[in-house]
Amino acid sequence: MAIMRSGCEGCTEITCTSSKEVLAQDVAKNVRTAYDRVKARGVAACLFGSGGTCCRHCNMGPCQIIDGVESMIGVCGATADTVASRNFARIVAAGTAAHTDHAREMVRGFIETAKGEGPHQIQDVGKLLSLAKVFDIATEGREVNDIALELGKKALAEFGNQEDTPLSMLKRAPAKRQAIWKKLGIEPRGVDREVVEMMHRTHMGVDQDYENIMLQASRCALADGWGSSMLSTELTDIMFGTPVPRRAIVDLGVLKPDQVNVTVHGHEPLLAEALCIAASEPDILDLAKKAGAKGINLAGVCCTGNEILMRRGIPVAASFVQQEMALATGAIEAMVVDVQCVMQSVAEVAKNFHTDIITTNYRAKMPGAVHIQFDEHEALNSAKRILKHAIANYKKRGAFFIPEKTKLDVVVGFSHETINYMLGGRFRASYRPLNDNIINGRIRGVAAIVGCDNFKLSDDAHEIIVRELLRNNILVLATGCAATSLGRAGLVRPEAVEFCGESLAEVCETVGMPPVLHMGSCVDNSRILIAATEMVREGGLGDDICDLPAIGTAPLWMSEKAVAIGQYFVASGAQVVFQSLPVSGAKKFNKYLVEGLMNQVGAHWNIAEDPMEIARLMIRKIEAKRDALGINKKTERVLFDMAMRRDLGTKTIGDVGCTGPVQP
Ligand code: SF4
Ligand code: MSK
Repeated sequence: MAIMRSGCEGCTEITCTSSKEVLAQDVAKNVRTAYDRVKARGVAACLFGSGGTCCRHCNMGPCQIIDGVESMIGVCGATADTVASRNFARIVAAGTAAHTDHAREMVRGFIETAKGEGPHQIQDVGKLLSLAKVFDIATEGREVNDIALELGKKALAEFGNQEDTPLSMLKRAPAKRQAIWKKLGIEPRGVDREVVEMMHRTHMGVDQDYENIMLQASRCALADGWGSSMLSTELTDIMFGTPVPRRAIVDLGVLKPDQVNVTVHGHEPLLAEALCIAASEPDILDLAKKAGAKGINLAGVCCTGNEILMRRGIPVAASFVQQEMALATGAIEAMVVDVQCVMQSVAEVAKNFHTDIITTNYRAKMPGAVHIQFDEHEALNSAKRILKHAIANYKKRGAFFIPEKTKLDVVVGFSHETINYMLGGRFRASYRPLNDNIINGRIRGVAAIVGCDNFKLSDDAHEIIVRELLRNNILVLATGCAATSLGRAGLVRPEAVEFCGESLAEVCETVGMPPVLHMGSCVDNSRILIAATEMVREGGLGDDICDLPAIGTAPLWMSEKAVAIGQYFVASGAQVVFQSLPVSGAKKFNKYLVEGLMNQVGAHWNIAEDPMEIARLMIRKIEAKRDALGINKKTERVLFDMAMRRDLGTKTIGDVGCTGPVQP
């Protein structure tokens, strides 16, 4: 039975067993969650806000615009399209800023590590060398840390570049895509500069042309996807290890009754990694035992959770919508938070229990929380201070309830490198088998399910979409809280082949991979850009990302970061489907997003209202790409001779729908 805690009938439904179980307990009776707040608000969303036509960019307003009504344009004359596009572009800028500030911290941490300071070491030398090549760094005969230091400094310079030179990582994209960016004049330069220019151009009285505003929105978003997010993912992998497949568990049942439960919530893995190291130090374990606990149980919430899940197999207790439910168990000694996606309500929920919310980043403080600044210069000591605080709370734990039966197995760790290796093997790592299986139709295409969960659709929306995709033989890539929610549904494990169409199941069983590949946190969506580029490079599926039978969705997006991600996918040539966007109040701009962008970047946004509609739209789009590639045509089976086999690695295959040259 679903728990309805909202006045918005049928849309904010808790179906998740563990959340329902926790909220039904006596221990949680005083806990108010976002579901209750949605209900208590009891008012429909403001039409101007949800339509994107409320402007408060200057003090002549606020102005609420009604499209097509002359008396209802802005005091300055701004139209609905101008206002909605400015608001949309600012969402992209805010999302990019969030990823960028996170990425900058990671690069600074990387530089410290390269200098030999702090508790971490360079783990993935192979990846370091390949990234050094992208940045034109000489590697021959040099010490690993010396190369890393130069890479860190060059990476840091990408944020503040003031020249008109494009970001270094852009050259990793397919050549045709790079040419499109160049022609449109949207190659991002310094990452920070693109955010600043976006804010400037959307200031009162600057850019009044929605198409021109959106060009900068694309440039800003690309600075995120191919700039800051990609840098963060790559340098984090080099420093903490590129993820490899591992089994782990997710859901509220990962909390332990007899251990000090510490949840790590937010986004930056520097803190979480230090906590992982500190939690196994003998002095900290001794302290926990003295307090009567059997040990320290670290568990993740949101994307910090995904980072340590991917690299260390540390369990994830909760996705975004479950952060209050995790506290409602009464079993958490401390929820350690850094930046992004931390609801202010957690401090209120924690008041019902012995739990402390510990903020750790000067950027993100909260009334009612304890602040212990995480100092990356002495990361281990900072982490120990935080854990000692949590241990001291253990004895204060009162009644609690852990839904112990609800912890689901997941297999995670599908970095681009892992996929490459799993498909092609150690000696010929490649995407060839994936492309071949798409070309021969066993896999119809690839869908990325990314982003948050929220309270606008029921919490099984991701599951509904993915089951339909799998049934239709579409391979799924997942990141962020969407991946956690799919893990809860039992879909992120090899056993999920039971939900697949016959041919996808056959491929997954042969390769030994789950049909839903967990690729990491929301920052790690850049891995999907690289995977898409590799599919293009491998050949046979067109010569740009926009040719691939692939599509993305963030059906339950919540954060501005999700819109930045959506925009960088679209500007990279990938179609995306969202459940809603705040642009419906501006007809021309809306049409431009869902159609017009196609003419410029070969992809556009799509809106579909319910999970099944989203899934069916994704399937239709994938089949349309297959038609365009000519791979839906029935072809005679061709037996390859040796010469044709030798050619495989260097050319596309004419008889299976080649649409262009392979990238160098
Ligand atoms: Fe109103 Fe124009 Fe000022 Fe916006 S910029 S608040 S539309 S006067
Ligand atoms: S944490 S941005 S709710 S994915 Fe990355 Fe989850 Fe979305 Fe935050």
